[in-house]
Amino acid sequence: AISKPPIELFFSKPSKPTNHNPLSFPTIPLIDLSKSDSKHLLVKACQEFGFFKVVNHGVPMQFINKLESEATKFFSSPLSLKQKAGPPNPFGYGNRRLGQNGDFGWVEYLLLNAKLDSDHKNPPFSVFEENPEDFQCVVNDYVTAVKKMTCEILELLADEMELKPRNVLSKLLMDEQSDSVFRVNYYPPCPELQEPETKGKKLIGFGEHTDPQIISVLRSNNTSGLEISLKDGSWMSVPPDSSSFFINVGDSLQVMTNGRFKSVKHRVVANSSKSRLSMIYFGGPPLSEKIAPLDSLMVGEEASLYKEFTWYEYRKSAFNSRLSDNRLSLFEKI
Ligand code: GA4
Repeated sequence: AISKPPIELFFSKPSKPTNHNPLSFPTIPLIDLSKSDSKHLLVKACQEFGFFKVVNHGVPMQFINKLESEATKFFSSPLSLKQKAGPPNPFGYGNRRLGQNGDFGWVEYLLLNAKLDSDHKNPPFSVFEENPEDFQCVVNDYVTAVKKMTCEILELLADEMELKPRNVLSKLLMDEQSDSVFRVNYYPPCPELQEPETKGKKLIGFGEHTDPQIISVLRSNNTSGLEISLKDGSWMSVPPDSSSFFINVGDSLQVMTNGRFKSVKHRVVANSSKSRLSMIYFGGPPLSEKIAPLDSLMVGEEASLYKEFTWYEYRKSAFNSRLSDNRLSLFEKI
C-alpha cells in the first residue's frame, strides 16, 4: 500500500554517537512475573526507565498468534478494502497520518476501541466480510487477557509502594468507563533504506512521543524497530522478542506517582527488509477521573508537581498536540 517514502521529513538526523562505557551499558529490565521478588524490580524499572520487559506473563500464545494472523490478513489486503475501515476518527484504519496535526510515519494501523461490550462496536472490516464478528472476538480474547496481566502488574506496583487500596491503579482499567485504546501497527519494509543516499539515516516509522495513558503494553513480531530514549538523550534499540511483552509508563502514571515513575519517550524506526507488526493496549482511566498524585504515596509536606486535571482534559489537550510535544509540561506547576 505504501511504496516510497516521499519526503525528507520521514528521516531522522543521524543520531549522535553514544559513548556508553560498554560495562555500564544499560539493559532493559526483565521482569519474571512468576517470581515473588518481581515487585521490587518492577518499581525500580518504572523509576529508572519507565520501561521493562515481562516474561511468564500468562497471556495464552494462542490468543497472540490468532490476533497476529488476523492482523496480517488485514494489512496484506488491498488498500481499497482497508480504507473502508477508515479514517481513524476516532477508531479505524489509518495510513501514514498520525493524529490530527500533520504528523506522518512509515506505518499503517488500526485504532480500536478496547471496550468489550456490544455497545462499543468498531468500524466495519470488509476484509473480514464472511464473519465480521470473528475479528472482534479475536481482539476481545487478546485484550481481556492482556488487561488481566496489566492489572496484576499495577497491583504488584501498588503492593511494593504500599499504596492503599492495592487496586487504586488497576481499578481504573477495570472500570466499565475506562478510556482504553487498542492499536495494531504495521510497518512495511522500506527497500530504499538499502540505497547509498539514505546511508546513516533512519526512516521514522512512528515518531518520538510519550503515551498519555497510565500504562501501555506492547507485543511485536520478531522485527526490531522500537527504540527508547535514555536519560542522556541517546536512543537505545529494544531487541524484539515475540514471546514477551514490553511495558511502558504513561504520562498519567508519572503524574499519579508525582514524578517517581517516568513516562518514557520512544519511537519506531523502519526496517529495510522485514515488516514489523506490533499490538499495543493503552490502559487509560475513565474520562471523569482526576489525575493527581496518589494520597497514600505522598510523604511529609510533599507537594504535587502538577496542576489538577481530569483525564478528559488531558486527553483533549493531548489529541490537539503534535506527536513530539512535551504534553505534560502544560500541566506542570512552575
Ligand atoms: C500516542 C499513544 C497512542 O498510540 C495514541 C496516539 C494518538 C493517535 O495516534 O491518534 C496521538 C498520540 C498517541 C499522542 C499525541 C496525539 C494523539 C497522535 C497524536 C499526534 C492513540 C494516544 O492515545 O496518544
